[in-house]
Amino acid sequence: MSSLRSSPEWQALARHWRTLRGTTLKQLFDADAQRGTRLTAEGAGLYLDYSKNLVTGETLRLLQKLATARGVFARRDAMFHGDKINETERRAVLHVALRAPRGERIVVDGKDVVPEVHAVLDRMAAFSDKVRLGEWRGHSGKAIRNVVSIGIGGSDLGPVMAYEALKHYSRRDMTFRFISNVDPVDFVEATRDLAAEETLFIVCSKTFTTLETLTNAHAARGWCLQQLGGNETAVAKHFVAVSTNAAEVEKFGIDTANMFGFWDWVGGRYSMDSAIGLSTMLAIGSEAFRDMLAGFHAMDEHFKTTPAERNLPLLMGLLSIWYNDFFGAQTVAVLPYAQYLKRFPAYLQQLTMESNGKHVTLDGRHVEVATGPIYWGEPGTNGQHSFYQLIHQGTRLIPCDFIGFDHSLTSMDGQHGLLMANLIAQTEALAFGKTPAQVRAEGTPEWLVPHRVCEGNRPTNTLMGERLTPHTLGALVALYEHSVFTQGAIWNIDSFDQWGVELGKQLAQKVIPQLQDSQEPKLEHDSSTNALIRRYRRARNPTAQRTLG
Ligand code: G6Q
Repeated sequence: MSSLRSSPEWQALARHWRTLRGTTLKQLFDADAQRGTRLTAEGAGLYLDYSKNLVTGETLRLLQKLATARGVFARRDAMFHGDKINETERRAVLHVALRAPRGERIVVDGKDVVPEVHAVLDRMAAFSDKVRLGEWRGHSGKAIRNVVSIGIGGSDLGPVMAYEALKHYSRRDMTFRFISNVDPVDFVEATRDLAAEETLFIVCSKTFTTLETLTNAHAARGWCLQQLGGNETAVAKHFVAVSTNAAEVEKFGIDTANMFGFWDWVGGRYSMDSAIGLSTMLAIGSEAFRDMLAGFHAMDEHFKTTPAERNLPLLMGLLSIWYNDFFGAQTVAVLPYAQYLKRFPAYLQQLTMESNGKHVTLDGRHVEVATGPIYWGEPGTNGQHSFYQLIHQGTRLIPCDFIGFDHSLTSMDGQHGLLMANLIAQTEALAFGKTPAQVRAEGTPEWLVPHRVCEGNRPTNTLMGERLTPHTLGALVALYEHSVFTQGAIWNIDSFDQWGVELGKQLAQKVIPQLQDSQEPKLEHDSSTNALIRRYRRARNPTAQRTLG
C-alpha cells in the first residue's frame, strides 16, 4: 500500500488541522446551536454524542475520505467474508462468526463455520444447564457450587470483565473465581475457602501450552486430588477444558468429551464470546449469554451496513486517529460511570494495545505515524477524585470516552442520578472549562486566579445505553473491536497478530532452570541479568552458595 503520510487524504487532513488547531470547542458550539444534537449517532442500542470533539463537518468529511482511500470498507468486508486478513499468521479473523445467527453462512477454506459455532454453543448450553440445575455431580456426589476459570491474557481478561459486568444477572448462590497469574498467590487466594468436591475448574487456553495456565491447572489438579483422596477419576468430574488443542488437553488428563473447542480464526483477545466465555454462561445462563451474542451481532451489522457518517465504530476509530496522529495525543481514557464495568478499561487495554501496538505495516515497512494509543481508565466517579486533575489542568491532551446508562440495575434510582449528573458535568467542564472571568466572579484573589482557571477544550465522547444488560455489553465490546479494526486498517498494520507477546512466552524458559537447578549454572547473560540470577539463588539457598564460594 502507498505511503500514508504523503497520500493526498493525509496531507489534506494535516492542512486542515493547521487551520483548526486554534479553534476552541466553545467557538464550535457558539457557531452552531444544533451541534449537540447534530453530532450524534445511534446503533445497536448505544447513543454516541461526539459533539464535544475538536472537529468540524470538514474534519469528518476528510477523515471519511481517508477511510475510503485506505481501504477500510473493503477490509471490513474481507473480514466478514472470512478472508485471511491476519496476514502474518495466515489466518481468517472471524470473531464476527461467533455471534452469527444460526443459518447465516460464513465460509473459511471451503467450509461454512456457522454450524460448528452453534454446535459448540449448544454443547456449552447443555453443560451449563446441567451444572446450574445441580445435575452435574462432583466426585463425591455433591452439586457444583464453585466455578474457577484458569487462563491468562485473552483467555482471562474477557471472562473476568464479563463476569463483573454482568454480576447482576449471575447466580448469587454460586461462587466464581478467576486465576491467571503464575504468582502462586493468585491460586492460593482463589481457592483458600473452597471445597474441592463442590468446585469445577475450567482450564481456558487456546494453545494449551501457556506456562501460567498449565502451571495453575496442574496446581488445581493437585489441590483437587489431595482433597478427594487421590483418585484420578475425580479429574473428569471437576475439570473441563476450552481449547483448540485436543491432543494437549488429553495429555493433561481431561477427557476430550469435556472439552469445548474453538478455532484458529478466533484471536485470544477476541474470544470472550467463544467457549472461552463458558464461565460467563455458567454465571448468567445460556439464554442471557445468547442475548450478549445478539448485542455483539447487532453492532456487527451496524458496522457493516451503516453509512460512514452514522457508523459508531468507524467514527470512534477515526476520531482516535485524529487525536493520536494530528494532535499528538498519546492516550485515550475510558471512564465508565458504572461500577459493574470496573474491569472494562483493563479488558480494553489488551484489545486495543495488543491489536494496534505495531511498528511495521503489512508490507513489512516501518510505520510513518504513531500507532496504538495507550488506553487506560477507571470507573467514575472514583477517578474524579484522583487523576482527572491531569485531564482538566495538565499539559497533555487526553481524549476521553465517558460511558453511562439511563437506568441503574439497583432500585436506588435517585443515587443513580447523582452518578449521571457527574458524568454529564465532567464532559461539560472538560469542554468549556472555567475562564479567568468566572474564577474572579467567585471572589477569588488575583494571585489565585491562574491556578483555578481550567482552559477547557478537552475532547470527549459520551456513550449512553438504556441499562447495562448482556445485550448492551455485547454491543459495547463489539463497538471497541471495530473501532480498533478501523484504526488498524488506516495504519495498514496487522491488528490480529501479537509477536511481542509470543516473545514474552519464550523469554523465561531459559531463566527457569538457571534459578532452579541444584548445580551452579553457567551464565552467559549480561552482567545485570547474571547478578540478579546469582542474587536470587544465594537468597534461596545461602548454605549451598557458601560452600560453592
Ligand atoms: C491474545 C493473546 C494472549 C493469549 C494468552 C493466552 O490475543 O494472544 O493474551 O490470549 O497468551 O494464550 P492461550 O489461550 O493459548 O493460553
